[in-house]
Amino acid sequence: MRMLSPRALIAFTLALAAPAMAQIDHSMHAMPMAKPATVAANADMGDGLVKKVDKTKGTVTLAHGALPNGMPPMTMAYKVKDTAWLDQLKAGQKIRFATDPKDGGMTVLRYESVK
Ligand SMILES: [Cu+2]
Repeated sequence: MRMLSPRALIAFTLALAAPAMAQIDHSMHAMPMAKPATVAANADMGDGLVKKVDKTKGTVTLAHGALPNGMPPMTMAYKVKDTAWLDQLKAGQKIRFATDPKDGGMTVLRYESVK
């Protein structure tokens, strides 16, 4: 049997070690990544006060503060991603909400009630 050249030996060793290293790398990153992901999930949300729900038009009118997407405070009608939300939202309710960048932030993508 031919002896492996030093180069072939190194390549062989790296090939064996690579999957193990990838696994270690993955587990090391799993924990620190969990936190930024949670922060990012709420970083795009702004404050809103429900002024009116219009089920015919499928909109909710919100008086909102300055939004992360650059929209200044104003009162405006939003479309909603899920029209079932129109049954849950009530005038006077305070929410935190995120809008859809795809239509220029005119649709509520998700929201949560603020107590
Ligand atoms: Cu607005």
